[in-house]
Amino acid sequence: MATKIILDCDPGHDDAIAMLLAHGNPQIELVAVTTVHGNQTIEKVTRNALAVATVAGITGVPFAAGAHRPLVRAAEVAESIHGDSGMDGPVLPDPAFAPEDRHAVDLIIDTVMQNPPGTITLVPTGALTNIALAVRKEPRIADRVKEVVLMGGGYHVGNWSAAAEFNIVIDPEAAHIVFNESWKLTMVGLDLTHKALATPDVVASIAAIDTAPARFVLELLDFFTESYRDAQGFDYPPVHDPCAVALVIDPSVMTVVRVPLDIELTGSLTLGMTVADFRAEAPDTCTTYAATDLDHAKFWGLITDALIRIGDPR
Ligand SMILES: [Ca+2]
Repeated sequence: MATKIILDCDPGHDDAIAMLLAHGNPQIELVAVTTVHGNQTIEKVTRNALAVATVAGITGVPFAAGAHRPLVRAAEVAESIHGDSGMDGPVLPDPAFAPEDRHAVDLIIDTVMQNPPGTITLVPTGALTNIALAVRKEPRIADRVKEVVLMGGGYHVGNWSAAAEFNIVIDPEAAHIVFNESWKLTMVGLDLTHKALATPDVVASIAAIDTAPARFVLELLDFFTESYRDAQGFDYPPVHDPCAVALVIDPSVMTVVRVPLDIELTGSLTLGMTVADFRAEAPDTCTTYAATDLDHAKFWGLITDALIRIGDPR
């Protein structure tokens, strides 16, 4: 049976690929897409999410816009990586449908509460503002979700500061709420996603598919390659967000270890750091996990397989 996921995202080049992977893989049922401020403003990332759905032929899935800024801090966007639109590169189609009137937080709560316990997996690939608000508004979702598998953080490196990753550091208070909840939470962070590089062989395998969605991904990767080279010094871009979806599809695509994790809220150099305690074996009470190592070929195989299944929907 397919795993039902809510994708909470801020498209975002890599969020777009995460959505395509979730849509194209038969082991995932995408039951809702919610958007959150982050890579760009909530208006831009919501429009981008709808454009991706239009390219991929996603229909019948509710989309809803969420928080327009972090819980406490001023909003910050990642224009140096994602451009002015938040998804620069391809020409974005006009969305084929509109988001719901419902707020993303309510769509998350309603979806979790209306499905049987233990059946909905939350996959956040942006700031954790919506997820934090949802669990504060309806605390019963903490026991009711199957698990949280998020892209964000990292135990050995940051990308928005020396110690912190973008999704976490732009709303560290929200991350603190989400990481300290009682649910099972897996951090697919930079330790893992910096291994998910779109290398030339990967780009060639996507080019060979030769469909409109595959060409859309190539245009996303073209822009992403340049911005990651210019802004972060990478030869090939790390394609973060689909890694979280890949773990839900196939746990054998990466190594995951159980380790206590918490969010730094007061450090002058380390604000937003996801602090991992590797000193000893994790206690039985520990509900947090961190991804450590990736099977690169298997991961990209999932993405090309999803694109082949999606075909040319328009
Ligand atoms: Ca993202």
